[in-house]
Amino acid sequence: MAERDELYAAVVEGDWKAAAAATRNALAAGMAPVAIVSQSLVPAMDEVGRRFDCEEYFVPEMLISARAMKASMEILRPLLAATGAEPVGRVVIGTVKGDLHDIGKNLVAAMLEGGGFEVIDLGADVAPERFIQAAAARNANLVALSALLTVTMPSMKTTIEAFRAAGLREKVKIMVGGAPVTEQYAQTIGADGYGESAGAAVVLARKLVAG
Ligand code: B12
Repeated sequence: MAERDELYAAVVEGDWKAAAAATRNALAAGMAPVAIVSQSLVPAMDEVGRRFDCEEYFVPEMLISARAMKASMEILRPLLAATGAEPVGRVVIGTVKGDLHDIGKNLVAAMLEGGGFEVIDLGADVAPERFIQAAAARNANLVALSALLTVTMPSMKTTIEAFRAAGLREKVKIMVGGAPVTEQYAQTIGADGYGESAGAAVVLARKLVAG
C-alpha cells in the first residue's frame, strides 16, 4: 500500500516531517493505527537495524530514523490509547538503571499500546524503586524491562529482586528484552518471560496476563 511505503521510506531515510505527513495520509486512507505501527514503523526500524549491522548506517542515521519514528508515534499514540475498550492489561515499561537506550523500548511500548495494553512508560535509566512505585500506584499487572548494555543487564536482576523485597513479586509478571538479553538469562534472573522483538513482546505479554 502506497501510504505504508511512504511512511516506511520516511523512517528509513530519517525524514521526520515526511514521516508525520505519511502517518496522517495513512490514517486518512483508513489504515488502523495499530496496523501502521506493525506494518510500517516496526519493519522500518528493523531495516534501519539491518543497515546498521552491515555498516551502511551509523549511530547518527539510527538516531534520525528514531526521531522520524517518534514523530509518527506522537500522532498515533493518542489514537492507539483511545480505542475505548477495557485494556488487556496494564504494563509499566522502562529501560533499566544506567542504560539510556530507548529506541527498542519505545517500539515495544508502541506495539503493546497497539495490542490493547495500557502502557505506563517510565523512560530510560529507571531505578528499581521507580518501577516498584509506578507498578504499585497504577496497579499494573505487568512490568517490562529493557537493557541494551551487558553492564546494565544485572540491573534487571536487581529490579526483580527489589520487587521481591517489596512483597510485590507475586502481583506482577515481569518480562525482559533487549539485544544482549537471552531466554536463558531471563530464566537465570527469575523473570517470567523473554521477548526478542516488539512483536514477540505483545504475544508474550498476552500470554503472561492470561495466566
Ligand atoms: C542507538 C545506540 C546508542 C544511542 C542510544 C539512543 C537512544 N535514544 O536509544 C546512544 C548514542 C545514546 C548510545 C550510547 C551508548 N552506547 Co549504544 N548503541 C546504539 C545502537 C547503535 C542501536 C541500539 C538500538 O536502538 N537498536 C534498535 C532497536 C529497535 O533494537 P533493540 O533495542 O534491540 O530492541 C528490539 C529488541 O531487542 C526488543 N526489545 C528491546 N527492549 C525490550 C524489552 C522487552 C520487555 C522485550 C520483550 C523486548 C525488547 O524489541 C525491540 C524491537 O524489536 C547499538 C548497536 C546495535 N546494533 O544494537 C549500540 C550499543 C547497544 N551501544 C553500545 C555502547 C557500548 C554504548 C555506550 C556505552 C557508548 C559509549 N562509550 O558511550 C553508550 C552507553 C550510554 C548508556 N549509559 O546507555 C554497545 C553495547 C555493547 C554491550 N554489549 O554492552 C552497542 C551494542 C554498540 C556496539 N556494538 O558496541 N548508543
